[in-house]
Amino acid sequence: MVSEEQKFLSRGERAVARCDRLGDKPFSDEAGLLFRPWLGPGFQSTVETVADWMREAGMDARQDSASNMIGRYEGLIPGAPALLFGSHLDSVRDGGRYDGILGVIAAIEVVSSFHERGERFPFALEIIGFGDEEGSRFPVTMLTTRAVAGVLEEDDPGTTFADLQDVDGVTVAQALNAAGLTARGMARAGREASELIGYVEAHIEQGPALEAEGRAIGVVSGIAAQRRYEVKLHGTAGHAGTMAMALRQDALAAAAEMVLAIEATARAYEGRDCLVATVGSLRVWPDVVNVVPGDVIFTIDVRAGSALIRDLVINSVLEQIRHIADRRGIGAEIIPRENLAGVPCDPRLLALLEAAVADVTGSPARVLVSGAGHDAMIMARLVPMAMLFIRCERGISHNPAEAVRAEDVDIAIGALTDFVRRLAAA
Ligand code: HGY
Ligand code: MN
Ligand code: MN
Ligand code: MN
Repeated sequence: MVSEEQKFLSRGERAVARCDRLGDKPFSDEAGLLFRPWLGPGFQSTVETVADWMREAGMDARQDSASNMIGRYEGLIPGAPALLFGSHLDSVRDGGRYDGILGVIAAIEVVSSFHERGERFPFALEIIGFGDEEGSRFPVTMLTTRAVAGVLEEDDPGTTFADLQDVDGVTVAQALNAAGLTARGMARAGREASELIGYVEAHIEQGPALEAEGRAIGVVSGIAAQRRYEVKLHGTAGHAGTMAMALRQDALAAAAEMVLAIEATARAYEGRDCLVATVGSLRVWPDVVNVVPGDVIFTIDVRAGSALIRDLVINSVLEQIRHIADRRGIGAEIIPRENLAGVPCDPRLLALLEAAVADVTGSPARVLVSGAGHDAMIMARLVPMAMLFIRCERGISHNPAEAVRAEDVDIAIGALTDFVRRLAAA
């Protein structure tokens, strides 16, 4: 009996169908939205479904103590160091079906093709589905990637990672305990550099370049630097009907002025080194129609190809925030949450990936900088890393309209397969 997935003509079609299947089930309390926050509703069932596909591809699969799912396909010599493929299984709220998870599922197709041919290499192949890349639940991103790379406490997010809280006040430690894991156990997920020969992440481009040039895939030269902040504004709540305008310390009005100042500053640097700045989340208290807002928390995300421009903009924005707060008599607490330097991809892996892409596409690889952050930028602290980009329609991502073509995924699978053989022969 041909299974539901086997009827697909190609591996790319099956990979897309699998992403769709995992994207169909609503994973949040707003029914119908795709939202797979780390350790949230539906997270574990996603991880276990991916583990089944890893085993079907001839891999052993295990969940590490940070909740990541790891498949291993032994090399010619059991226990040999592994080339690690990976990406993330979590998603942003109301996100797309391919961001992250396609990189895991496409890698499973690569291993499945070797398994079917009984092809093995001087190194093992592993695939890791990271539990938390987006940071869509807690204020710091890539917590489970940091656990694997052994850098959980390396960046100072304003508190220890275990005490970070989600919007409901649940801490990382409590979320881990609810999943039968522990904050202390996260560190046990750390890998030794000696166990791995490199990390390669396939990911949708999340930008328009490949589509604009009619290319199915591209190679990443580096990942942009990013900094994130939480800004907490403390004004004075009051009666909407009786509080005179002149006497108000309206936290939301202050936030609004700050958000526009952030946008104007980023626009002033438009086009300089891929600079972008975003206020993606803003929460108001008490968030009631007839109460002058007393408190606001909003986030700032600033990125650029280099730390220089990024930090220029950050310093200007923080200065303006303080100035607006003073003028309005509002308390402003600025908490740094993320400070990720730009990360170059490993030149040797990059060259092999470029050669593989040229091989399967018949033309020189397009090399791009990634404005989006990826697990690869944390894994680069442990092992050499490289990334392959897959065209996504109109460059749309972090949006349910995210879409990929199965034939592009086939080409990506072909390039990764070619890359493994080149690495084995290098
Ligand atoms: O924010 C990012 O760049 C990624 O999607 N986590
Ligand atoms: Mn994302
Ligand atoms: Mn992603
Ligand atoms: Mn990623």
